Amino acid sequence: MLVISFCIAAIGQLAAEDGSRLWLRFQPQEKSTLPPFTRLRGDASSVALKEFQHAWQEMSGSSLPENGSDRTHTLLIGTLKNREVRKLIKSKELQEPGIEGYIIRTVEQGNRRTTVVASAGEAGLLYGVYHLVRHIQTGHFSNKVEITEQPRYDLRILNHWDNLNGTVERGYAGYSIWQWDKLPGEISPLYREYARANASIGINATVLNNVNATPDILTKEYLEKVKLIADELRPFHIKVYLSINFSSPKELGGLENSDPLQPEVAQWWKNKADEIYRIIPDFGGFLVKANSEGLPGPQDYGRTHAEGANMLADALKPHGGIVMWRAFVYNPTEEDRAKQAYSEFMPLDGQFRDNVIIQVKNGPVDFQPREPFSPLFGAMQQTALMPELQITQEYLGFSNHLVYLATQWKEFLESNTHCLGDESTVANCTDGTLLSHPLTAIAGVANIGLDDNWSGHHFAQANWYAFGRLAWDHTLTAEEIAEEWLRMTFTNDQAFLEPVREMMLSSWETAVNYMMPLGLHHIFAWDHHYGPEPWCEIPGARPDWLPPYYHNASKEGIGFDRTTSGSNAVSQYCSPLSETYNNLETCPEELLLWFHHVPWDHRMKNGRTLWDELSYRYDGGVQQVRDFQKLWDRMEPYVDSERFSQVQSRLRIQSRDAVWWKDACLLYFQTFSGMPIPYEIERPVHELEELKQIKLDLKHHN
Ligand code: GCW
Repeated sequence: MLVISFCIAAIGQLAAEDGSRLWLRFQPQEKSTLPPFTRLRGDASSVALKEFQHAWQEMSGSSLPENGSDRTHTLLIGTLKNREVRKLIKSKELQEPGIEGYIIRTVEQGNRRTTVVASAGEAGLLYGVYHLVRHIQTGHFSNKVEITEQPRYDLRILNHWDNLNGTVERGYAGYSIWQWDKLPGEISPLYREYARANASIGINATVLNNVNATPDILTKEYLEKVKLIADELRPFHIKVYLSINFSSPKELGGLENSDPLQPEVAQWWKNKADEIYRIIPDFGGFLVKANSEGLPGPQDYGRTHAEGANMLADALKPHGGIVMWRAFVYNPTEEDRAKQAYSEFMPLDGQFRDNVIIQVKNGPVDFQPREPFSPLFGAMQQTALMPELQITQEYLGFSNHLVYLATQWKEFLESNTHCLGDESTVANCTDGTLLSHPLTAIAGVANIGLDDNWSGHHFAQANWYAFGRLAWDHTLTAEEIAEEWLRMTFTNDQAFLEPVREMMLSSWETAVNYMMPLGLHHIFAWDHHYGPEPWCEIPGARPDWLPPYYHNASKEGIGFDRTTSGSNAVSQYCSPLSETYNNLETCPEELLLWFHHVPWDHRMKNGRTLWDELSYRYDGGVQQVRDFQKLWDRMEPYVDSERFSQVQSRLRIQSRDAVWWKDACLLYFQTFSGMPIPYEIERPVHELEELKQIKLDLKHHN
């Protein structure tokens, strides 16, 4: 294979690809790498079986005979209902991994072999088939398989920040794939493709519309459209949820207000829930952003988040629906923004209904390049909590920068909260291991749009993929996931895999370095969050939307003092972490300026001054992107020309942007430090004043 693909590439014949097939390319395989299946058994009408046949057809060039007479190696795909399955795997054993889990096993009977893909439920069967197909595609299939899998989180859900007018908030891959204006007349074939892609990585739910929700989504007209999308996703076991606007009873229902304690308001929601379930019987529930960034909520009526959430939960309860209530709340008050979610939600712990789950962003501020984990994780124990990750790269170079996020998510999920002993990582505190709640869940803000390759940057597909894989099993390593994805999305060739995997693995830290190293955060340009604007001051604007609020640069030093003598955000963490963060000597340097205001001449662990280290980090980030460019150029023989040149050109943008970040931040912070940029480092190539003039044409970047 290696030789063949190289020769073909060398004469430039790798067929152009637009990336639309994602990781489901099912590349034709050599006979020797295909499992020697001789026939297929199972329920021919099951989606799992059809999906297998589809993949097999593509990989082998012909379909696998169903019920064929050659029994040398049977592939049997079935649930507990199937008699042949029950003969080979005991019902009890199969029930163990649950209806989403599965067993894949090779059973030998004389000189006959059977590979069984089995589950207690149809969903598990589908996931099992995708697992098998993934093994074949990545060259990992063996003739003797023994696999049992079940998901770590019950609900693995995408959040689309898609507006009903087709735009996507913080979306960088074109317009929304939900084509509301064409529904109900036209049902895009993309809906099925979307469902297949998600199911293939274990995602089982989706919120179709933006958390900044308009009441319109709950009109009959839209609900009928939602139903049609739900119908397309259902065969792939993906449930539909909606974001709602808390003021809907007033805005849509004409009620006087939307006070959750008013009986007529609660009744309005009950009626609405009944209506929704009449139209979509397996509807999942609501996602709610309330009293956050100007949106309405229960506090408008002097009620708490719990009172608001519970009222909605009661309306959904008879139908089995849930409420995902977001903890992303902050106001322009005196209190450090990083503390506000904890301050508001901790006192409510234990007050929420059991069909409410609180959705908490990974960090306490807002999806910054690097944040410590939100202190609510581990601390809020009487209420179910679900992490919210951002797949779309709002704060990481949109779809222009190659940034593989599994590394970031792993750092977060494996952070030890210390709230429940030594093993109390964020993952263990949310996946049911340490705290028992009726439902466990994890959400990712989607990076999907109408672009041919779905995600804007070809490598941004890896983040969608990684979210699904980690939601299924957060113990997988970022490396394993990158490798799987690369094999299926590009090639199994080692000469490509190793360097490109290493590039992916270092790409997040690289971006942190050229954007916001050492715990710096939110020094983005106003509103669009693409480039640097550490100097940004807008008269009359909310201070907590402006960079100086976060970096606090002065002649004395830089950083946000969140120690006990500052905002005291450290106290929201469990001991001994609160002490570790509080102490300048023990605070991890990666988070130094998140928790401390530090003098420019502070000695870092490597002996450099803070200023020098900052300079080296920024420059290091730039050099790393240059290395990515060099590496990628060498990969030309292994990639089709279309995807090769698209990635190459985005790396050029990333390289220019990295220099922009470095020059802007170093030249600006130098006006405070008054220290020279270490002489070994490449000099800035821009003037600070010139950089201050840059105003982005957002349309170009969206
Ligand atoms: O990160 C911020 C974004 C907003 C977003 C908000 C949120 C959907 O800048 O665009 O609104 O977070 O998560 O609600």
